[in-house]
Amino acid sequence: MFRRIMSSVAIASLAFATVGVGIATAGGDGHDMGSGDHDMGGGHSSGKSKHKNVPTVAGAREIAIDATLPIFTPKVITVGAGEDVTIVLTSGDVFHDFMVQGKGHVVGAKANKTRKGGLRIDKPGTYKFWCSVKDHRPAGMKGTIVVQ
Ligand SMILES: [Cu+2]
Repeated sequence: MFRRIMSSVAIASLAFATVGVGIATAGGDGHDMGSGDHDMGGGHSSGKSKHKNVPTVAGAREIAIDATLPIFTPKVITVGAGEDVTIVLTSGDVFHDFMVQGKGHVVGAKANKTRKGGLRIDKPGTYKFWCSVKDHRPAGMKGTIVVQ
């Protein structure tokens, strides 16, 4: 049943499919789709190659984030509602990605690399971000985006 729902969403819009995945992996924050759990993930190994970094917008404010186990630095970032920003993710050790609640994959960076991904959230509120690599999120690789 869950797959059927997702496939119809995917047909409707690739963008909505991305949102759906983001919500599904967010888990534990009250969304009913969260119960889909890892069924949607398609395996952790495929996640790296399948996800492309979101294109950036020229002139967008850059927000540098360091990803080094077991944390992101900083853990809280603040953006304006509807503001285009560029997440500049630098890995200090192994591959990490930057997943955003309601958005899904934004950017991933291999060991000791810096990569950029575009992010814009239109609705004010607080949103979770995390790394989807196995065990990284429970280890502490998570944070909050304040949209105001
Ligand atoms: Cu990670």
